[in-house]
Amino acid sequence: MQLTKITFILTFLTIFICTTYGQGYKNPVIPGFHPDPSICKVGDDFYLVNSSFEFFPGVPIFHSKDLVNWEQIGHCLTRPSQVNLEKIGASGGIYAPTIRYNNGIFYMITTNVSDKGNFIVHTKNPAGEWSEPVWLEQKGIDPSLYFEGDTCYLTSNPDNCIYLSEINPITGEQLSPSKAIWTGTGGRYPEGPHIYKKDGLYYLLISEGGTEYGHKVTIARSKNIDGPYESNPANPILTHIGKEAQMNPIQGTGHADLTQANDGSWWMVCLAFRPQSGLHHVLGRETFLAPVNWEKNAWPIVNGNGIISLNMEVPTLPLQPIKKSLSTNFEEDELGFEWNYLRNPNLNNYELNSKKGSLRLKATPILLDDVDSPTFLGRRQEHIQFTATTKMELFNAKNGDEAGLTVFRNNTAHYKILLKQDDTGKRILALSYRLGELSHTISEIKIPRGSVYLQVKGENDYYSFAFSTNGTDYKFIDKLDVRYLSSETNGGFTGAYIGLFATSKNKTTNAYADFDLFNYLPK
Ligand code: 6LW
Repeated sequence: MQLTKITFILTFLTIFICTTYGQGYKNPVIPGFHPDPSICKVGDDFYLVNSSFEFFPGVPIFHSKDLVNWEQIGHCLTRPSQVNLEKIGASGGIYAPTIRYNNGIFYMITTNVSDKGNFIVHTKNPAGEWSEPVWLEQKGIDPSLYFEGDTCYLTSNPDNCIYLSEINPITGEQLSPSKAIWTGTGGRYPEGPHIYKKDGLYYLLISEGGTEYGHKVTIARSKNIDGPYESNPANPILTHIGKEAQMNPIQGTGHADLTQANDGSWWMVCLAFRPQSGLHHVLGRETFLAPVNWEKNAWPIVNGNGIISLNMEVPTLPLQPIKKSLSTNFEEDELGFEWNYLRNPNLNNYELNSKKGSLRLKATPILLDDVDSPTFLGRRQEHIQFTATTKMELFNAKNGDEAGLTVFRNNTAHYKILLKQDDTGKRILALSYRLGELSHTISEIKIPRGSVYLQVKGENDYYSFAFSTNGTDYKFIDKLDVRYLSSETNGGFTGAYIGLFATSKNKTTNAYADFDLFNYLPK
């Protein structure tokens, strides 16, 4: 009897704790190329944005109730009038954004490094359309906003220093001179500034060390918003550069933002990367979550020791898992938010036929190698181990026209498995690459006309490419190293995409490809 009572109480307590405070979560909370996270809370809803560089639409926006499960609800920059990406270089375009909410309005501030610099868009509905941009005078990257009553402050980092000014966030007008407020603790690239007010003090959170292995988050505080700022003696509050995190599968932690949940708990979102195949990171910088202990009048402490892990064994907000489909048969009326174009797309070259369940991509003379807008639709590689498969057929093709599946880092680093046509009208399936100045076709196989399944499998060291004519029996073609698509090899700030494309080496072409499915399965 006694035992039954104890078992009952224990079971009740476990259910109560697990539903009230979810137990543990896995990092990254938003996997794949989702760098420079910024977060804000409205009621019990959290919103998060990421940088997007040369990809369109710009600045993906996510929603969550628990900080762990995130659902993409749209993009902040959906119109070319907001985001000019015409012929911009790889990793140009949209750098780190900040999202803030004040008096019923959401603001997203960011930099188009390939256009006029810092700008703000706003909206009442973050899942809807955002305003046209207003451009700002203050230079530097990683602009952020801090609201106090009706006053709005801007921070950014011209000249390797954090500057502050007062602005009108609706018109963009600068209302006070820019003032230098902190240079950080001596690490290179002081950036990603955000101001918060707690217990009567202004806290200035920044990143230093550059977005590499030496990345770190530091913090300073002041009685006055414009300083002088006193550095936390325990800085950095987050970094994986020390020997304690030497073997950690997460590296390069930095570029953070803080939020407080309704239960009083503090949380940090930050970027980091997961090296694979030695010291290469291929997926880009991803979004991670860490609990923060921030006592009254004290400095914030991130996850106890400034180190985070893949399996976070900490209490969370009550978890509200989200069902996500990573695959499509193109039967929905619109493509999911995970799909991106390169630079400003010509939408006439894309036709979604939801009744037929097919996506038509029309070839143009713009190649994946060009600093331009080839016919390309891709989604981020979010998992080190995955299988992506598409079923496709090529129509109206001449020699020089091609379409298929690409693992795409940028215009000078991509792998392609594709269909093309030779001079005699024979159908060829090919595997080729572009790596820096090297372009090479590894394999050309004559196959019968008709639909073909193209497949790429990602593993720690290699991508393996295969094809099938019946969707069941796959013929392995070859494997290619992941590390040649990494940030260490290519530089830049983006990550790998799995894309569908149609291109032509001819001056004019009527070729097009119909894609009937796209399956993306993590292992
Ligand atoms: C971003 C800067 C950074 O603007 O990388 O990791 C730059 N931090 O803050 C590009 O994402």
